[in-house]
Amino acid sequence: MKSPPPSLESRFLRACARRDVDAVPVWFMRQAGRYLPGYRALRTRHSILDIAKTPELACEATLEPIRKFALDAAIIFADILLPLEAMGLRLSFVPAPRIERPIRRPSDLKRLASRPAGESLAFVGEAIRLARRELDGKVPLIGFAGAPFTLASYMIEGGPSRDFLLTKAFLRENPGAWTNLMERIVRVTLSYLRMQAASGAQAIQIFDSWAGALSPEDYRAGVLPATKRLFSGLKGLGVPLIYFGSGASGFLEDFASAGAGVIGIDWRIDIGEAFRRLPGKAVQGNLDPALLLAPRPVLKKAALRILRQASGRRGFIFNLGHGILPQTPPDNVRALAEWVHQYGRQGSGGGG
Ligand code: 1CP
Repeated sequence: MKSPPPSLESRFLRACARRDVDAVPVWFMRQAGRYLPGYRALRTRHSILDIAKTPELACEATLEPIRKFALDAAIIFADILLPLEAMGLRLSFVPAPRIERPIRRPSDLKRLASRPAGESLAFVGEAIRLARRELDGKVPLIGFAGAPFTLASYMIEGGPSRDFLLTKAFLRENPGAWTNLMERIVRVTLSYLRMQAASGAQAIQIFDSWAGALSPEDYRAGVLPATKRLFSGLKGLGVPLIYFGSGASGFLEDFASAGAGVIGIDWRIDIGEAFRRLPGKAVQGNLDPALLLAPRPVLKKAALRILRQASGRRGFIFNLGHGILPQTPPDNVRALAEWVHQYGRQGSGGGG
């Protein structure tokens, strides 16, 4: 794809590339979700899997927040767990995700399919094409996938987990099979994301939502090698790569060494400190999503604090530290996006 002239390029993509912007770009993880009335109405008629697998519905869910709020990027409606189906596992949402017959011992790996996921997940590509057409260049569209560790944790635990005991035991007791599992996830994810980029995704975010469950040593030994291979395989796509992790600030430098140009952080670290520890990277984050439920002055103060710490830095993208909570009042989302643009004007100098 030819790149547009700089004047037409979005502030989100410019910030990903650490270029000057006229105002701080903002989008929110899980911006298409249950806090929105249109999405909730859609969910009374369709399951989450139906929405994800019906390109017109996925496109509609993607666009609702863009129509309502001054956001600088859209994210395609899908779920990080969809590729598990392509790998041969049965997935349902009840409403929490549940994986039938999870991977519990090395011999279970034999049950995994090794066909490329790009084809069986073609509906995501179609949703991306539709959403690109509807967005008509207004804001860029982000594609995404789960990171190898976070996906492996669902494959092994069979659903959400607090302690990840089975995943940690698998990693420590079966290092060979663990590496094999990570490599299979990388292969499937690469084919899935190549398909998303070919369909029109203009940036890619990798969600390592549960990486923070690991010690720095387990992350470095068991997760970083495969994650590096994932990012090096994505480099050639020529789109910005964002790596989001929750609870990863204890090993932030290792996390950033995986290879993404943009690092997504949660609220457990000051954004000023994240910038200092991540020279050369763009940084995305990091308001505690719970603050969107707070009284307006409290929300505003917290947002301004982040903007102040990041001011003068190239490559800042305002986001939450994790996904929007379902109880969030939409009017607070509107106000927050407007404050970021109003108070987050950056001079063209931009240090860092
Ligand atoms: O009934 C519903 O509508 C359930 C809520 C929901 C939504 C809106 C689920 C179930 N998935 C989705 C869509 C989704 N999931 C999107 C697109 C929407 C958007 O961002 O605007 C994205 C990016 C995801 C990514 C996702 N799914 C992550 C990574 C992001 C994160 O928040 O950490 C994870 C961990 C999942 C798994 C998942 N899917 C759904 C739920 C409730 C969960 C979390 C379960 C758990 O606690 O482990």
